[in-house]
Amino acid sequence: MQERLKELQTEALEKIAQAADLKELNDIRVSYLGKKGPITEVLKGMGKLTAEERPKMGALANEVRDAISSGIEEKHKQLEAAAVEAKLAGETIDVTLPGRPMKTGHRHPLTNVIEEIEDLFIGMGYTVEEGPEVEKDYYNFEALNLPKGHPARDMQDSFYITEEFLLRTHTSPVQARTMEKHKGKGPVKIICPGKVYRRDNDDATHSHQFMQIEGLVIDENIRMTDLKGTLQVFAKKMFGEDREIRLRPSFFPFTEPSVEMDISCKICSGKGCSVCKKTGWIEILGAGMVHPNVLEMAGFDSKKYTGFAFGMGPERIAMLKYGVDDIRHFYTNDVRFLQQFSIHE
Ligand code: 2U9
Repeated sequence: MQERLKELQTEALEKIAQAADLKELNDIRVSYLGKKGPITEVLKGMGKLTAEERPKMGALANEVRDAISSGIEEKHKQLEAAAVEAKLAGETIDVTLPGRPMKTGHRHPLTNVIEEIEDLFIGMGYTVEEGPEVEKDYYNFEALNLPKGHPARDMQDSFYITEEFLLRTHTSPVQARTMEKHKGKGPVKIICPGKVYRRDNDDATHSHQFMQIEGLVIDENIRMTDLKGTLQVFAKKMFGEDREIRLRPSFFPFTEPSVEMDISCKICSGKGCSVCKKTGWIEILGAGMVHPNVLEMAGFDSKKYTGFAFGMGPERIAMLKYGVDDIRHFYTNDVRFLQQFSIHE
């Protein structure tokens, strides 16, 4: 019995030494140390031994078990370390390989133009104001000197939601609301960007939804020359210091007098080309001195306060700046178009 136990120990330790992986090692553990293993089998024959031999044999059996157990434990550690080594060797990273470029989104070209305009006016002390796109007829028309039945309401065919509410046709109601909040006290110096809606059939120069950015300044002693100087700074910063501006008389119900501003054509330097329709000038925006009716309706004393306002379409600015020939490109979201305006900040 003693020899058989020793034999088992030698045999088991040899197998342990040869075990190639953790699974094989576990099989050895189960087959030698398990309840149905050979050591248990040998110990079942202990009944035939004398009382003197029995404890010795028990002690030997325990020694054999311990030897096999520690052999397994030792081998287990070795195999585990080898597995980690192999995994690390298989996972080595070549840090010198070039990285894969990450595809990132970027701002929409109109957002870039609007932010450029906003920054320019913020630099001149303006704050940015926003308002609702679903607007009251009152703020969209009445407060801007466009009473019910006014012919200019037809010019801006509107998307009415109810009799009282419509999708705003311009951002001017934001100015009307801001003036109201000032409760007749100046100064007001704001810029209002946002989406507007008109019942138009979409084509290369019209879109039923487009953007506007409008400005309003109200204070004591605001004059037409303040408007002209402001617009001149804007035009030169936006389109180049070499650009000239000119103001032509126009009409808007909310301003009196009203003007339209042109900038000199960069392509032909004023000589006349297809972009400026042979005139040498390109129309950029509308503007004027705030109509006294508009001031009074918003609670300002038109004897004490005067103001100027201007409005422009960021799409038109972007089309001129980047040579885009169709307003619909801004809204159809073809990435081949949009990708050209990626600005890496
Ligand atoms: C208040 C008082 C006056 C805003 C103005 C314009 C002239 C103008 C259009 C140009 C092309 C918008 O993008 S466009 O369709 N705008 O010509 N807008 S003066 O005047 C205001 C606004 C609010 C309370």
